[in-house]
Parts: sequence; structure tokens; C-alpha cells
Amino acid sequence: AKRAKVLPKDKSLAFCYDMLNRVSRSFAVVIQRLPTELRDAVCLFYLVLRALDTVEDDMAVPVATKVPLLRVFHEKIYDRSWKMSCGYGPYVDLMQQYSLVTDAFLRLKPMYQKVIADITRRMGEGMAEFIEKEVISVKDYDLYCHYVAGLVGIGLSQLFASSQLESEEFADMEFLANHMGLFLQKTNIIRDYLEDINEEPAPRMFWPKEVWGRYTRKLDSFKAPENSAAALGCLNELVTDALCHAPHSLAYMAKLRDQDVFRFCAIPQVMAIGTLALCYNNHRVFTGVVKMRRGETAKYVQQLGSMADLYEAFDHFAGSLAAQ
Ligand code: PS7
Ligand code: MN
Ligand code: MN
Ligand code: MN
Ligand code: MN
Ligand code: MN
Repeated sequence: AKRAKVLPKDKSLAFCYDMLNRVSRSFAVVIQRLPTELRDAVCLFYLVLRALDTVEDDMAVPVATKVPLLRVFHEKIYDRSWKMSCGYGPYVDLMQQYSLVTDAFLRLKPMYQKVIADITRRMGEGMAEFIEKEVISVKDYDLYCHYVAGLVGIGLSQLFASSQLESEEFADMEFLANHMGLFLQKTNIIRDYLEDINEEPAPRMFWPKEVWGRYTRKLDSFKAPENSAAALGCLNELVTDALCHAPHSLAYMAKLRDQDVFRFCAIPQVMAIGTLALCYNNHRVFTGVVKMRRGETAKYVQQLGSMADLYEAFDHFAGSLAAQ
């Protein structure tokens, strides 16, 4: 059954949904379709982690400030006076008006607050670890992705179980939930090669050296057209690695029983495999922004209501990837 969108009455929650719509067009749609109680918890979870990521991403914040802040961020989310000037675009407002997020967070049931704070603590700790260290091995790559996305999957699963929309077993489904996050995050890292390496004032590099080191001596050499064969070889190896998470993600989603929770989980996964198919063997990853057009996904996203629909979507995009 469809649930109508209801505009929140109080000011802080209205700010939160407005902010969600400004920072994530894709998540905003699926989050707003969740049942009320879970919807507010997931919206706040999103904004808290988005604020943490704004600190992580702002290369103008000195490392000596950033590392300790990432580690204590889980305490700031209870502090009504906390705010910060950092980030760019809509994130500046998110950080400046952060007290409205705090107000809405403190109105959530304590069981939801606890899940969000625990994941924020573990993610901040992991982000801090990787500020000072590079992603060298594939093991590092999986660990970084666990911190910034696998933990999100684990936390969301706990929220699903707490809300009783999904079974108790979701509270302990860490293995499959982690793969759900890794599938999304590796797709983001692959697609964002150019955006991340061109970051000012300092480049960001999340592609594991253990893989790219077999193709080049410097990761930024992939930008040069004369290195396109090596660049594509490396890209294709990373896409293939990301695809290893897909079977576990499908196994996770097969256990969901609520229709809106299912769509919330499944739509981003379909977008991810679609993005991987688009990136595979595609030199445009190294020269610009690779994004799926609405028309390419609409057919598979609009009617996504069952595992049969999900298998059909995965089959379609896996087939198009194999044909590149
Ligand atoms: C559904 C079991 C609470 C919905 C959804 C903000 C997006 C920002 O965007 O490269 O290129 O700047 O800096 C598992 C989302 C994983 C996380 C990670 C699915 C919170 C989302 C903070 C689990 C999302 C993975 C991207 C860290 O790095 O980003 C189920 C909800 C999910 C946020 C995402 C995001 C990292 C990230 P960008 P970055
Ligand atoms: Mn980011
Ligand atoms: Mn980040
Ligand atoms: Mn990114
Ligand atoms: Mn990005
Ligand atoms: Mn980024």
C-alpha cells in the first residue's frame, strides 16, 4: 500500500526533510515513502551521517582539527548548541543550522537514537583512521567501505528490526547488511574517480593501490588519453570486484517483507548495478561525470515491488555490462 507524504508540523523536522531533498534526490524519494516512525529515524540517520561526511570531505579543514572532531562527532549530535562552518553548497546550511537536526534527533525514540549514535561513533572512528592512512590493499578498501557504508547497512537493519516492520533477525544480519553497503560504496568510489582525484586543495584517492599498481605507477596517470588501455583494465577489475557483493545483496533483500522497506533498499541497489554497467569499459569515467539518464532506470525502478522485479533488473543490467 502507498503511504501519503505528510509534511512534518514541527519546524526542526520540516527543516530536516527540506535538507534531505536538497542533498539527495535519490534517497529523499525512497525515505519519504517509509512508514512515519521509521521514516523520521532514517531521515535523521541520513542527515547525521551526511554532516559527519561533510567534515570528512572538507579538505580545507586541517587534519589536526578534523581527526579529533570525527572521533567525537557522536557526542556533538546530542549537543543543542553545536554547529560548524564547513562544506559547500547545501552542506554549509546543514552544518550552520545543525541545531535543528539535533532538535529532531532528540525527539526520536531512544532506541533509534542509540543505533544512530553507535554507528556514528564507529564511522567517525573509521574515517579518522583513514584520514592518515591510504587505501593500499583490497583489505583496506573493504575496510574503508565497511566504515562509511557497511555500517550504514548494519545500522539500518537494526532500525528495521526495532520498528518491527522487519523480523528480529535483521538486528543481527551484519554480514549481508555489510555487503549491501559495500556494493553501493564501491560503485560510488569507482564512478567518482575524477571528482575525487581533482579535489581541491588536495586529491582524494580511494581506489586500492594493490589493484591500480598493476596498471600504473601513479593513479592520476589514468586521466591521460595515452593510458586508456591501462585505465580501462583497472576500471574493469574494480567493477568486477564490486559485482562480488551483488549475490549477498540479493540474499539480504530476499528476506525483507515490508513493501516500502523493500523499495527503500532495492532502488539504490538497482541504481548501483546500472551505474556499474555504465562504467564498465567506459573511458568517460576518466574524463567526466558518468551518470545514468532517467530513461535508462525508470522502467526498472518505478515498478520495483518484488524479488522477481529485482532479479529482472539485475539480469538486465548485468547483461548490458557483459555486452560492453
Ligand atoms: C539498505 C541495508 C541512512 C539512508 C544506504 C550520508 C551513500 C557519504 O556522495 O564519496 O560522493 O560525496 O564521500 C544497506 C544513508 C549505504 C553515509 C555512503 C544500504 C546514509 C549508503 C555517509 C546501506 C548515507 C552508502 C559516500 C557516508 O562517500 O560520498 C541497506 C542512509 C547504505 C550517508 C553511502 C556515503 C559515503 C557516505 P559522495 P563519499
Ligand atoms: Mn562525500
Ligand atoms: Mn566522504
Ligand atoms: Mn564519492
Ligand atoms: Mn560524489
Ligand atoms: Mn565526494
